[in-house]
Amino acid sequence: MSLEEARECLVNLEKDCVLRNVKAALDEGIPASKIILDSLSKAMEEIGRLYESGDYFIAELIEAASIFKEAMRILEPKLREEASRMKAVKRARIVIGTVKGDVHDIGKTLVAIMLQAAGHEVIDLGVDVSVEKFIEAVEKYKPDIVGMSALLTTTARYMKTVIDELTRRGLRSRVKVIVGGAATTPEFAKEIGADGWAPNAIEAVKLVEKLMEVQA
Ligand code: B1M
Repeated sequence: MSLEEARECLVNLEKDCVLRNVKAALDEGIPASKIILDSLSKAMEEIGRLYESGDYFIAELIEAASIFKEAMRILEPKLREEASRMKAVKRARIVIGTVKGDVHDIGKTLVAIMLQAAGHEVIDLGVDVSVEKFIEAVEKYKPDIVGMSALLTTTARYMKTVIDELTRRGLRSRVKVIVGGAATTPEFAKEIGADGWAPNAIEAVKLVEKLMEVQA
């Protein structure tokens, strides 16, 4: 089964095998989102565990990220097609970024791609985004939503720094704040005063839709 094989090949860092199975899965009619969530993302979690146990090192994490990104080039057109079927009722303008100190960009970019394909306007600030950059973007673009991603427990706290600064500047009531990434949980999101949390890119699109309904 190509999904399982793609997962296994990514864990073993076998690029050609990953790409071959991703293509095969698409040919079998498996949705791109399912390939990403049920196969490639699962492999990345496993790779994280191998890193933690000392079996893999930074070089392997870098290689895995590079293979994931190459697979994304094959999957992105299909993914956009699928997300466009989740067409937004009310279009939101969203400023998104991975917070300061954190350079993990795969999940954040996936969320940005899906939101855009669902019809929202997305301003992607990239990675290692400081509070100043978030504030500047909120003042400049006047978004409906600010999205923050964090994969490290050490950087997740920075989301609160951004929320507190939005409050201090009188901007908090003008935007909804959503957060996500492996270092966050729904409880954490609530604790830092965010308006929502999503476990993955599909749920992030649904969350934005829900928040925009409330605003309408
Ligand atoms: Co790093 N890393 N890493 N890493 N890395 C993790 C996160 C880690 C869990 C691995 C582990 O030890 N098990 C661990 C963090 C531990 C912790 O803090 N609890 C870790 C560490 C320790 C580190 C370094 C500190 C290692 C070192 O240097 N000693 C270092 C930090 C660098 C830094 O940021 N300052 C580091 C570096 C790297 C690489 C650069 C080598 C590479 C990233 C490359 C890149 O992104 N371009 C990397 C990788 C690849 C990983 C793992 C293996 C995979 C991450 C990934 O891409 N997942 C990761 C293991 C893991 O996550 N379990 C790990 C796939 C992606 C699709 O999932 O990003 O979770 P994810 O996104 C999902 C959801 O979370 C959600 O939707 C996405 C799509 O469905 N989501 C949102 C994400 N953002 C959202 C925002 C939303 C809503 C939903 O709203 C706004």
